[in-house]
Amino acid sequence: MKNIEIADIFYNIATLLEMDEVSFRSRAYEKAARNLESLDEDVEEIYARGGTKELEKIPGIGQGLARAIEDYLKKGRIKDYQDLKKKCPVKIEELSAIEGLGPKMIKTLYQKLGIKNLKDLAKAAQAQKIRNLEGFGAKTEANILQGIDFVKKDQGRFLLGEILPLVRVIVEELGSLKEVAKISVAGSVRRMKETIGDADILVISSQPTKVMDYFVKMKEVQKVWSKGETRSSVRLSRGFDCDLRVIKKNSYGSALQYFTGNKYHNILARRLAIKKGLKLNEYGIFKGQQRIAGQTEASIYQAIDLPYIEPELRENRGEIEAAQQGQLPKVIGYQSIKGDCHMHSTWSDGQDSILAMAQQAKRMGYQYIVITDHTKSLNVAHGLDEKKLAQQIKEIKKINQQFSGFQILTGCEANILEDGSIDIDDEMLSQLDVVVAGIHSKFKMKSKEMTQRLIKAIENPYVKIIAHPTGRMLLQRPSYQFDFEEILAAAKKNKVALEINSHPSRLDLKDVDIKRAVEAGVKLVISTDAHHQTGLQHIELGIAQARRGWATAKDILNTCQIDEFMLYWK
Ligand code: DGT
Ligand code: CA
Ligand code: CA
Repeated sequence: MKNIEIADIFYNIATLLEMDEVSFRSRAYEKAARNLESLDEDVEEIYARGGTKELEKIPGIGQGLARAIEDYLKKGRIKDYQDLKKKCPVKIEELSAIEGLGPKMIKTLYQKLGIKNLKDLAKAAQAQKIRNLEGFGAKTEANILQGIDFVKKDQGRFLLGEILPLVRVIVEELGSLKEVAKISVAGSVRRMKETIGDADILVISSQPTKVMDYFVKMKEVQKVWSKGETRSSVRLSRGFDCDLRVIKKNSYGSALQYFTGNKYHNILARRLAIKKGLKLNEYGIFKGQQRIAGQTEASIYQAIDLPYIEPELRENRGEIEAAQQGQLPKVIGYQSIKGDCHMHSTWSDGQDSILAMAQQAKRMGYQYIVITDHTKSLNVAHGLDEKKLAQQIKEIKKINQQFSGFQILTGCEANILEDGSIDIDDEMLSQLDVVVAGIHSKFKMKSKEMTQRLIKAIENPYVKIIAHPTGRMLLQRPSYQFDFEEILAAAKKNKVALEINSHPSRLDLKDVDIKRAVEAGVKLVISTDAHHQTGLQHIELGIAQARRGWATAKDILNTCQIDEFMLYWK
């Protein structure tokens, strides 16, 4: 799929345009990029069907952008982009990944100091050259250095939510070959870790050469690192790598167990084998020379006296001990969610109407959703004030009449202000079914103040859910500072649920925090924070994190039917 490649270029064009303050064109490119990213169909197929006329049917794509896409599909480049890059030849993706570094700042850094990439930026900041630029200062310089550290830590890693669709395309296509008897992803993708280094795919085949020939020529492959009978390694789009291994049928289970990892989980499993006088490796489990198991993963675990352990739990966080004691949690299933409690509509910064979001949710088999548009202090997102919220309640009442067996609940995603108060008055909050509150400003408070701020919000009698509780943005910025234990205690006492936000860049709470919340008896919800219909599909990512955090269905409020769900707060 070229969709992502083109979206990436459009994002870069948007940033480059913003440097020159052509803001309406910049926004058009950004919107188009977002739409391309969330498009299910391949742009190449759309173009093949009816040229630029057909491309123009994609929301947000006009004549000019359709021609840009055509340009890319035909020549592998976009003229506007080339021209813009000539004017400002910087590595946009690298620099704009730094939290707080906007397009105008990037332009100044290039013009005044010749900074083109992350390396240049780090050098200039360390040499204290940035603080003297107009509009920067020592504090900004320190923030830049911090941002570089954070980004570097995760360099070469990718968001699970971004690469999962790509990996699935590959798995599906390879899996349909007649030479492939069986196929599975392994590694961190199978464990559903929130960021991924590379994808590991295993197949059973009696004709490895044919499979490898096909694999390295797939259209998603940009570069071939190595090609062999049992292992090939390639680069896919965005600098993301993928390994393919061909495995013999009788050792498929042991290979899958080995290559799923993680490494530390495997070390413990191997120790258990040794204790029993066995040898465990990727080829099987052996007693002397004799293979006693290997074809299935379950047989491997069984041979070392363990029940099957779900891949999401294999992180060396006590799962082996729990398994030995028969204490493994029955983690929440991927089909258990009955309603999504956090989404936006065109009333604030969403791209789809309330009705469209509801219809999509109903198609997904949900019984309810909560519409939680932004509120007034978030100007950038066209936040709603009390009057608009009252109108929205009326509108939702009307829309609900069209549905049976499905209900839209009213709500909002209110802002937790600096002092912990909510930016909507209590009178209005009391009329909403589900008030979600989150922090969207002033992330850099001291831990003690931030803890107080969150506790005050939790103590508001109308707040039912805290959105993205730690504020982290994967690969972009760390969470804000606060005392998580105190928040857990306050949440429990006030019957406030903590959100597991399923957005690919958030996945907040993260797995280890989910585990702590579960242990503390704090209820959770899994929501998507969707800004368009396709965003609702991200629920899978949130569920995966809940599984990684040992959560069962009863820890997650929105696995309940609507009545029971609402009853929790009564
Ligand atoms: P990633 O790619 O960084 O997101 O993480 P993984 O877990 O996919 O790691 P990767 O791709 O290096 O290796 C895949 C699996 O193969 C890993 O989870 C466990 C296994 N593995 C790789 N190297 C070793 C090793 O040196 N020792 C052991 N025991 N297992 C290994
Ligand atoms: Ca991997
Ligand atoms: Ca690998």
